[in-house]
Amino acid sequence: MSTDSSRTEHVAGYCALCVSRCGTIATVVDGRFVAFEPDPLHPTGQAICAKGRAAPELVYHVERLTHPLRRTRPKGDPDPGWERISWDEALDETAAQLRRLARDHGPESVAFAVASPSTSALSDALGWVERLKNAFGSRNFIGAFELCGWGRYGATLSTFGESVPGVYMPDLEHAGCILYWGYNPNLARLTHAVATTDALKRGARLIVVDPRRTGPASKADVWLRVRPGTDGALALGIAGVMIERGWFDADFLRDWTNAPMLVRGDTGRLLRAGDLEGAIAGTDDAAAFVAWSEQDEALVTCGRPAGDGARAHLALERKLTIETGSGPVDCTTVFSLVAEMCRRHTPDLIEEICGVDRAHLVEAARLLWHERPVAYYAWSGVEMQSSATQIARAIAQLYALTGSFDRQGGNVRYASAAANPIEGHDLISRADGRHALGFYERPLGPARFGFTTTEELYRGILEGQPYAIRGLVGFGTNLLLSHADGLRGREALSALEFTVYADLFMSPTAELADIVLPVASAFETETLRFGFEVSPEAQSHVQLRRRVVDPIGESRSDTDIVFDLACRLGLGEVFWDGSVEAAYRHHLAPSGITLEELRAHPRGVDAKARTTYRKFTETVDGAR
Ligand SMILES: Nc1nc2c(c(=O)[nH]1)N[C@H]1C(S)=C(S)[C@@H](COP(=O)(O)OP(=O)(O)OC[C@H]3O[C@@H](n4cnc5c(=O)[nH]c(N)nc54)[C@H](O)[C@@H]3O)O[C@H]1N2
Ligand SMILES: Nc1nc2c(c(=O)[nH]1)N[C@H]1C(S)=C(S)[C@@H](COP(=O)(O)OP(=O)(O)OC[C@H]3O[C@@H](n4cnc5c(=O)[nH]c(N)nc54)[C@H](O)[C@@H]3O)O[C@H]1N2
Ligand code: SF4
Ligand SMILES: [Mo]
Repeated sequence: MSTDSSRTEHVAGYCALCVSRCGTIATVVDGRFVAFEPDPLHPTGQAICAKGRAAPELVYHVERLTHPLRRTRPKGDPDPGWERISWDEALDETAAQLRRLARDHGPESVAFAVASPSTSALSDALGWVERLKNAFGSRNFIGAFELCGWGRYGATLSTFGESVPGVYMPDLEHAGCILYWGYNPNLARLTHAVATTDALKRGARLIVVDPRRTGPASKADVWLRVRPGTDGALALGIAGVMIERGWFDADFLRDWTNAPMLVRGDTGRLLRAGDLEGAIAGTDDAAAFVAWSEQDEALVTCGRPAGDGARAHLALERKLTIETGSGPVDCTTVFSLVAEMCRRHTPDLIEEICGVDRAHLVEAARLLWHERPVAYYAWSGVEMQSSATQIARAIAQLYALTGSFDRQGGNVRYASAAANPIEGHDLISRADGRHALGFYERPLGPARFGFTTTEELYRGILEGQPYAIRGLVGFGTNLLLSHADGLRGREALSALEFTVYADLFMSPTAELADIVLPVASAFETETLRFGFEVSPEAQSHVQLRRRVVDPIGESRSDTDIVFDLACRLGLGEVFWDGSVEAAYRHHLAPSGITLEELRAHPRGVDAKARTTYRKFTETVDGAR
């Protein structure tokens, strides 16, 4: 970067300050970052927000941390007695402390925490921090997942086997009907807000479920002003209207879901061929699921879906008494159970529970069916609920009725450039049976994926349950303000044997650390990014974001800190001996795109990844 005093330079890149990741141009005058504007040539460059425009203020803020610090007075003392130390001292001491904890108490006694990648530039380094956590052997990753990630990424796995709408993003460009549930893209994701405005201009319809009249709600065809927390009932109510009126994709349900399978009334479990008194013609597979053929008026097996019409004759709604090895059992199809539950949530009842006008409810159901394909997104409004899991599943079940899953204009997993995984899930041993703290209470919850809540973290520290946490490695995340129970949090963080925190600023959380590391902002950092999520074109985009200006003071990027610390922990072998450049080359290798090509094209390149639809119909080696 030139600092020639007479020069104005324009640096193409993107803003990393939130999940929108808007394409940008930074203006640098005399080596100083002075202005930040949208780059219309970038797939996400139509607009930027006030936070983005204020980027230079973030870079030059007087309170930025500029060198590593070590505490010299006890935690809880009003004056931490910070002393300036060198990077070598800071990282050597950190590595020594972490190694001691791992040796004496096991690596799971150290937790790793990150600021949300949706609300900060931590997305630049997320995969590398995860790799460090895995290579070190810790089980506990704290990243606000239980606050705003579980519903989209975790709970919907139980319905789709995939994260919808976490990974299967709304195809706003082609949607007939857009459904936003507890989500306000006008504030939370500018790219979705822009794409929604474009979609409405071309005639797409919009349904918003929100207690408040948000920007999108005021533009919606139907605004369902739900009573907070009653969203699960509302989803069942809309589904009830759709089922009652025949507004659902029966072929999709029969061909690709468990809707036609029979369920035992006595155990609530799916009926298996082996449960029957007599055999089903043509099968000796006792584990096979069973359905009722309307064509043959007989029980048949219901094998792997194929979408070839083989299930066309299966009954969707049916009740039967079936002779089993343990006597006659009343059975119903899965869909009958769903339909019954949804019909019980009548428009009258929904009006009472949710405060939603029955005419609005019916209109929403009508739009979802008649204006499909439906693209949906549901976020914090329904994820920060004590019943977030069931709400997410109820909305997912409603969405399944539309048959829009992975169809153009529905929710689609867009293709991105091929890349080597970097998170290092293979580096952590599964054989030792150790898990994240919350696993023992909620084995199907966030802990299954290595995520730890702050409630669990604080209990681990203060009560040693289910095992003791003694160390914390934090990259941003101001736990004491962003998570519940700040007082207990303060008590817990003060009780840790060792904490290192990397941040741009001295937050109340970082203030309880033993060592604090100054982080360079995204504008001072080069980063590699695959995919910009808002459309197939954007998701195929790969970019090496350039530095706008040199790091402030001695600050370093999160990624550089991870690599340097990894080497000092003896993990250099799986961190390319500390070379971030070599790691980027490894990450990029399968894409066929080189760092040189990316450096020559600072706006990024199109990897020409081709998005396909209805991928669930594809077979690989005969299996789906
Ligand atoms: N500018 C900016 N953008 C951000 C962030 C940021 O800090 N600043 N943070 C990022 C992060 S981490 C996240 S998680 C997202 C959050 O993005 P959103 O999920 O859009 O977040 P909110 O605006 O908090 O909540 C969305 C809506 O939920 C509604 N709501 C509240 N209670 C209920 C309820 O019971 N039911 C329903 N149906 N709706 C309800 C609220 O009225 C609100 O309009 O934004 C991301 N983007
Ligand atoms: N009252 C209330 N609480 C909430 C929410 C809410 O809407 N209202 N939203 C919740 C949600 S959805 C979320 S995701 C969480 C978010 O909570 P957190 O993940 O804690 O995020 P922030 O508070 O935005 O940032 C925390 C710290 O990260 C630092 N930081 C910013 N960028 C970087 C970076 O690039 N690297 C490093 N190392 N540090 C950085 C900031 O300086 C700040 O000190 O808050 C949750 N808590
Ligand atoms: S919406 Fe997010 S990514 Fe876009 S300019 Fe604003 S803060 Fe940056
Ligand atoms: Mo979040």
